Amino acid sequence: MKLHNYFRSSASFRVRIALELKGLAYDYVAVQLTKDEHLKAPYASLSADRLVPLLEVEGEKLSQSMAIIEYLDEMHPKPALLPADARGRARVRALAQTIACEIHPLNNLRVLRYLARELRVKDEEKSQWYRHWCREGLDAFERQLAGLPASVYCHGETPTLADCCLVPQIYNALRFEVSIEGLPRTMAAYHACMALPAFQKAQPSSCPDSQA
Ligand SMILES: N[C@@H](CCC(=O)N[C@@H](CS)C(=O)NCC(=O)O)C(=O)O
Repeated sequence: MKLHNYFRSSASFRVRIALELKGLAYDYVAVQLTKDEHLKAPYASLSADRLVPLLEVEGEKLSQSMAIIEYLDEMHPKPALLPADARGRARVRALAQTIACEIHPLNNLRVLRYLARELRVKDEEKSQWYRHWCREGLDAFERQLAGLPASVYCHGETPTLADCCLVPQIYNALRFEVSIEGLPRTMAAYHACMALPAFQKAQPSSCPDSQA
Protein backbone atom coordinates (compact mmCIF):
# COMPACT_ATOMS: atom_id res chain seq x y z
CA MET A 1 0.00 0.00 0.00
CA LYS A 2 1.13 3.51 -0.81
CA LEU A 3 -0.20 6.51 1.11
CA HIS A 4 0.15 9.83 -0.70
CA ASN A 5 -0.08 12.40 2.04
CA TYR A 6 1.34 15.43 3.76
CA PHE A 7 2.60 15.49 7.32
CA ARG A 8 0.44 18.44 8.38
CA SER A 9 -2.71 17.39 6.54
CA SER A 10 -5.30 16.42 9.10
CA ALA A 11 -7.18 14.21 6.64
CA SER A 12 -3.89 12.36 5.99
CA PHE A 13 -3.22 12.15 9.73
CA ARG A 14 -6.61 10.39 10.20
CA VAL A 15 -5.60 7.66 7.75
CA ARG A 16 -2.10 7.29 9.24
CA ILE A 17 -3.71 6.70 12.64
CA ALA A 18 -6.00 4.02 11.23
CA LEU A 19 -3.07 2.28 9.49
CA GLU A 20 -1.02 2.36 12.71
CA LEU A 21 -3.89 1.13 14.88
CA LYS A 22 -4.29 -1.82 12.54
CA GLY A 23 -0.55 -2.43 12.33
CA LEU A 24 -0.55 -2.14 8.52
CA ALA A 25 2.71 -1.33 6.76
CA TYR A 26 2.64 1.26 3.97
CA ASP A 27 4.92 3.31 1.77
CA TYR A 28 4.86 6.98 2.68
CA VAL A 29 4.73 9.27 -0.36
CA ALA A 30 4.97 12.94 0.56
CA VAL A 31 2.92 15.49 -1.38
CA GLN A 32 4.03 18.99 -0.42
CA LEU A 33 0.84 21.03 -0.27
CA THR A 34 2.72 24.26 0.40
CA LYS A 35 4.55 23.76 -2.90
CA ASP A 36 1.26 22.99 -4.68
CA GLU A 37 2.47 19.49 -5.53
CA HIS A 38 -1.14 18.28 -5.25
CA LEU A 39 -2.10 20.51 -8.18
CA LYS A 40 0.74 19.47 -10.50
CA ALA A 41 1.93 16.33 -12.27
CA PRO A 42 2.50 13.60 -11.31
CA TYR A 43 0.06 13.79 -8.35
CA ALA A 44 -2.60 15.73 -10.22
CA SER A 45 -3.01 12.93 -12.72
CA LEU A 46 -3.27 10.37 -9.94
CA SER A 47 -5.82 12.17 -7.78
CA ALA A 48 -9.19 13.15 -9.24
CA ASP A 49 -9.96 15.62 -6.45
CA ARG A 50 -6.37 16.89 -6.11
CA LEU A 51 -6.49 16.54 -2.37
CA VAL A 52 -4.56 14.34 0.03
CA PRO A 53 -4.72 11.63 1.24
CA LEU A 54 -4.85 9.04 -1.50
CA LEU A 55 -4.25 5.36 -0.83
CA GLU A 56 -2.99 3.14 -3.62
CA VAL A 57 -3.87 -0.44 -2.94
CA GLU A 58 -3.68 -3.33 -5.40
CA GLY A 59 -3.82 -1.00 -8.39
CA GLU A 60 -6.83 0.89 -7.01
CA LYS A 61 -6.69 4.55 -6.00
CA LEU A 62 -8.81 5.35 -2.98
CA SER A 63 -9.57 8.94 -1.98
CA GLN A 64 -11.43 10.62 0.90
CA SER A 65 -10.07 9.80 4.35
CA MET A 66 -13.36 8.51 5.76
CA ALA A 67 -13.89 6.17 2.81
CA ILE A 68 -10.28 4.97 3.09
CA ILE A 69 -10.60 4.29 6.82
CA GLU A 70 -13.86 2.41 6.38
CA TYR A 71 -12.24 0.39 3.57
CA LEU A 72 -9.32 -0.50 5.84
CA ASP A 73 -11.73 -1.42 8.61
CA GLU A 74 -13.67 -3.75 6.33
CA MET A 75 -10.55 -5.38 4.89
CA HIS A 76 -8.71 -5.62 8.21
CA PRO A 77 -11.45 -5.88 10.83
CA LYS A 78 -9.20 -6.08 13.93
CA PRO A 79 -9.02 -3.88 15.88
CA ALA A 80 -12.42 -2.57 14.83
CA LEU A 81 -12.72 1.17 14.29
CA LEU A 82 -16.52 1.05 14.28
CA PRO A 83 -18.73 -0.48 16.98
CA ALA A 84 -20.47 -3.81 16.36
CA ASP A 85 -23.97 -2.35 16.76
CA ALA A 86 -25.76 -0.10 14.26
CA ARG A 87 -26.57 2.57 16.84
CA GLY A 88 -22.96 2.72 18.01
CA ARG A 89 -21.78 3.01 14.41
CA ALA A 90 -24.21 5.88 13.81
CA ARG A 91 -22.90 7.69 16.89
CA VAL A 92 -19.26 7.23 15.94
CA ARG A 93 -19.90 8.34 12.35
CA ALA A 94 -21.80 11.39 13.62
CA LEU A 95 -18.83 12.37 15.81
CA ALA A 96 -16.38 11.79 12.98
CA GLN A 97 -18.50 13.76 10.51
CA THR A 98 -18.85 16.67 12.91
CA ILE A 99 -15.13 17.11 12.34
CA ALA A 100 -14.68 15.87 8.78
CA CYS A 101 -17.81 17.47 7.29
CA GLU A 102 -18.52 20.48 9.52
CA ILE A 103 -15.16 21.84 10.70
CA HIS A 104 -12.54 20.68 8.22
CA PRO A 105 -14.04 21.89 4.89
CA LEU A 106 -14.38 25.44 6.20
CA ASN A 107 -10.77 25.56 7.32
CA ASN A 108 -9.06 23.71 4.49
CA LEU A 109 -6.01 25.17 2.74
CA ARG A 110 -7.83 26.15 -0.47
CA VAL A 111 -10.57 27.92 1.52
CA LEU A 112 -8.04 29.86 3.60
CA ARG A 113 -6.09 30.68 0.43
CA TYR A 114 -9.28 31.91 -1.28
CA LEU A 115 -10.05 34.17 1.68
CA ALA A 116 -6.54 35.61 1.56
CA ARG A 117 -5.83 35.74 -2.18
CA GLU A 118 -9.22 36.45 -3.76
CA LEU A 119 -11.14 38.18 -1.01
CA ARG A 120 -8.07 39.93 0.40
CA VAL A 121 -8.95 39.02 3.94
CA LYS A 122 -6.23 40.07 6.36
CA ASP A 123 -4.16 37.47 8.22
CA GLU A 124 -5.80 38.23 11.56
CA GLU A 125 -9.30 37.94 10.07
CA LYS A 126 -8.36 34.66 8.43
CA SER A 127 -7.19 33.33 11.80
CA GLN A 128 -10.41 34.56 13.35
CA TRP A 129 -12.36 32.62 10.68
CA TYR A 130 -10.32 29.51 11.44
CA ARG A 131 -10.75 29.79 15.19
CA HIS A 132 -14.48 30.53 14.93
CA TRP A 133 -15.40 27.48 12.84
CA CYS A 134 -13.03 25.19 14.68
CA ARG A 135 -14.32 26.14 18.11
CA GLU A 136 -17.97 26.04 17.03
CA GLY A 137 -17.45 22.51 15.73
CA LEU A 138 -15.57 21.40 18.83
CA ASP A 139 -18.40 22.72 21.02
CA ALA A 140 -20.84 20.62 19.00
CA PHE A 141 -18.49 17.64 19.40
CA GLU A 142 -18.33 18.15 23.18
CA ARG A 143 -22.14 18.36 23.42
CA GLN A 144 -22.42 15.06 21.56
CA LEU A 145 -19.90 13.41 23.88
CA ALA A 146 -21.75 14.78 26.91
CA GLY A 147 -24.82 12.83 25.80
CA LEU A 148 -22.91 9.53 25.64
CA PRO A 149 -21.97 7.18 28.48
CA ALA A 150 -18.59 7.90 30.12
CA SER A 151 -15.73 6.33 28.15
CA VAL A 152 -11.96 6.46 27.82
CA TYR A 153 -12.03 7.36 24.13
CA CYS A 154 -14.69 9.22 22.16
CA HIS A 155 -16.93 6.16 22.12
CA GLY A 156 -16.17 3.18 24.32
CA GLU A 157 -12.96 1.71 25.59
CA THR A 158 -11.06 1.41 22.32
CA PRO A 159 -10.23 4.05 19.69
CA THR A 160 -12.69 4.42 16.83
CA LEU A 161 -13.10 6.41 13.63
CA ALA A 162 -14.17 9.33 15.83
CA ASP A 163 -10.76 9.37 17.56
CA CYS A 164 -9.01 9.14 14.18
CA CYS A 165 -10.74 12.42 13.31
CA LEU A 166 -10.54 14.10 16.70
CA VAL A 167 -6.79 13.91 17.27
CA PRO A 168 -5.76 15.67 14.02
CA GLN A 169 -8.41 18.34 14.61
CA ILE A 170 -7.08 19.09 18.10
CA TYR A 171 -3.53 19.07 16.73
CA ASN A 172 -4.63 21.81 14.31
CA ALA A 173 -6.60 23.67 16.96
CA LEU A 174 -3.49 23.87 19.13
CA ARG A 175 -1.39 24.95 16.16
CA PHE A 176 -3.79 27.78 15.29
CA GLU A 177 -4.29 28.80 18.94
CA VAL A 178 -7.95 27.88 19.18
CA SER A 179 -9.15 27.90 22.78
CA ILE A 180 -9.59 24.38 24.10
CA GLU A 181 -11.04 25.52 27.43
CA GLY A 182 -14.31 23.91 28.52
CA LEU A 183 -14.00 20.77 26.40
CA PRO A 184 -13.49 18.17 29.16
CA ARG A 185 -14.69 15.02 27.41
CA THR A 186 -13.09 15.99 24.11
CA MET A 187 -9.69 16.72 25.64
CA ALA A 188 -9.79 13.62 27.87
CA ALA A 189 -10.33 11.47 24.75
CA TYR A 190 -7.55 13.35 22.94
CA HIS A 191 -5.06 12.74 25.78
CA ALA A 192 -6.07 9.07 26.07
CA CYS A 193 -5.37 8.66 22.34
CA MET A 194 -2.06 10.50 22.47
CA ALA A 195 -0.87 8.06 25.14
CA LEU A 196 -1.06 5.26 22.56
CA PRO A 197 1.95 4.42 20.36
CA ALA A 198 -0.21 4.29 17.19
CA PHE A 199 -1.22 7.94 17.59
CA GLN A 200 2.36 8.94 18.41
CA LYS A 201 3.72 7.19 15.31
CA ALA A 202 1.09 8.81 13.08
CA GLN A 203 1.56 12.37 14.29
CA PRO A 204 3.08 15.03 12.01
CA SER A 205 6.37 15.27 13.91
CA SER A 206 6.98 11.54 13.30
CA CYS A 207 6.50 11.84 9.52
CA PRO A 208 9.42 11.63 7.08
CA ASP A 209 8.48 14.99 5.50
CA SER A 210 8.01 16.69 8.85
CA GLN A 211 9.51 20.16 8.94
CA ALA A 212 10.52 21.42 12.34
N1 LIG B 1 -12.79 15.30 2.68
C1 LIG B 1 -11.43 15.03 2.29
C2 LIG B 1 -10.59 16.26 2.55
C3 LIG B 1 -9.25 16.13 1.90
C4 LIG B 1 -8.53 17.46 2.01
O1 LIG B 1 -9.16 18.51 1.93
N2 LIG B 1 -7.20 17.41 2.21
C5 LIG B 1 -6.48 18.65 2.35
C6 LIG B 1 -5.36 18.51 3.35
S1 LIG B 1 -6.00 18.17 4.97
C7 LIG B 1 -5.92 19.06 1.03
O2 LIG B 1 -5.48 18.25 0.24
N3 LIG B 1 -5.95 20.37 0.77
C8 LIG B 1 -5.41 20.93 -0.42
C9 LIG B 1 -6.07 22.22 -0.74
O3 LIG B 1 -6.95 22.65 0.01
O4 LIG B 1 -5.69 22.78 -1.76
C10 LIG B 1 -10.88 13.85 3.08
O5 LIG B 1 -11.40 13.58 4.16
O6 LIG B 1 -9.96 13.17 2.61
